[in-house]
Amino acid sequence: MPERQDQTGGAVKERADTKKQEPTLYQVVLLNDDYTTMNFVIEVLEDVFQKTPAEAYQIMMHVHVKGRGVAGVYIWEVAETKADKVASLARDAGFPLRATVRSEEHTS
Ligand code: TYC
Repeated sequence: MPERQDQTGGAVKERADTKKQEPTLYQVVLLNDDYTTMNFVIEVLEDVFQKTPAEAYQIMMHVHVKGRGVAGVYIWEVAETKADKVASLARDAGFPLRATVRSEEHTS
């Protein structure tokens, strides 16, 4: 039986390339404001970003002091969904808390 051929005449490899492509990752960045309560931000970090209470406190304090901070890093669809979740939870609670999504490549 002849070996399968590709168009260049070489044998067709069963697995052309085993090198994995890394997906582009996106940061969900929480922004500080003067009105959202610290407890609400901690709850959001625990519920939406699956942080432990200690991690959530640290991230919240970082955002409070520095003005912004990374809540988590995900593929695009997940990052957008989590940022939307933050917006709707904040809106429902009457807080101005905001989260933005940015590509990790644009990190300064
Ligand atoms: N600065 C807010 C306060 O003093 C707390 C806060 C932290 C708000 C992080 C938003 O993303 C935020 N109540």
